[in-house]
Amino acid sequence: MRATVLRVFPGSCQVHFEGGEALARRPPLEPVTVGDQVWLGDPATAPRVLAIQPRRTVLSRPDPHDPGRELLIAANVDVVVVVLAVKNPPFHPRLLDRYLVAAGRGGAEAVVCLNKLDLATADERLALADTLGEYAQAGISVHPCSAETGEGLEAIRERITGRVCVFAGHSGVGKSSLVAALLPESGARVGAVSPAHGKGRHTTTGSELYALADGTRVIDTPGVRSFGLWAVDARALGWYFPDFDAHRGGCRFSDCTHSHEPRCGVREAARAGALSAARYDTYLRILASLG
Ligand SMILES: Nc1nc2c(ncn2[C@@H]2O[C@H](COP(=O)(O)OP(=O)(O)OP(=O)(O)O)[C@@H](O)[C@H]2O)c(=O)[nH]1
Ligand SMILES: [Mg+2]
Ligand SMILES: [Zn+2]
Repeated sequence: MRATVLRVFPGSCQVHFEGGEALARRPPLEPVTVGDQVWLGDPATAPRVLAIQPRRTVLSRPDPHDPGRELLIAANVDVVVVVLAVKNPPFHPRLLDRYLVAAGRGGAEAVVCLNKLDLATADERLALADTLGEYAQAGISVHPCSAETGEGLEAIRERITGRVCVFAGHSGVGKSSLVAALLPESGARVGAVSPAHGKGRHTTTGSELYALADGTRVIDTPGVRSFGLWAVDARALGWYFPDFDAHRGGCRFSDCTHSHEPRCGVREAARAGALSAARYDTYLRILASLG
């Protein structure tokens, strides 16, 4: 019987199948992740995962405790919803760029939510508009929003309805709050502000898939402190920067890495302001980190 993995525990996972849910044993060595489609043996008596179907897409990163190992965050998602906050914690464009590469690498579309807009002053909103304009120019839609006031949520809802989505990003940016505000019927759990620090607590401890009646499936994930890239080849990195496409024609070499090569259309564009200098800088930093 076919089933979808809703949550993963040591040695087992919660699965959903036609007609119910069960806690199923999972294979000891093969990683299982939320969103996986699996074959389930005997759901009535001793449910166990017999096989994991090939993954359509993945969101993954290197295991921070064992960087040579891939850590699967979610599988078979259509959309990676990258959540960042205007402040608390501060907006981090480089982290956003890494998530965009990871989403592209894993085969999913990216939708960006810039949450906690209610905390921004009028001046800060103006400054943000510039940054967001750069992303818009790169063909990446960034949705300013607030889980608190509901501002901007309708546009995001339109992008995710009927699709399989994973909400990812730093701890405390408001992933769970957004899931709960966007999809109240999901029953997603949101933590409260810790009174001792006045800061958001690290509340989500494991990824969880919520299935809605209209076919929308949302995976809420625990926040990360850092986000590394898994298995991105230096020669392919530029592919995940769609804003470079228009400028590649000016590169002398077809396998240009847009770093040291003599005639490079991408570097020229960044210098001339036709391409976001910040995006180009992130690209160079990621490239250097790939070694
Ligand atoms: N002012 C404001 N606060 C928000 C907003 N969204 C979330 N918060 C608060 O930010 C804190 C963190 O929210 P969560 O939804 O738990 O954040 P998270 O990204 O799920 O965090 P982790 O589960 O730790 O990864 C909570 O105190 C929320 O009340 C918002 O739009 N505006
Ligand atoms: Mg959370
Ligand atoms: Zn180049």
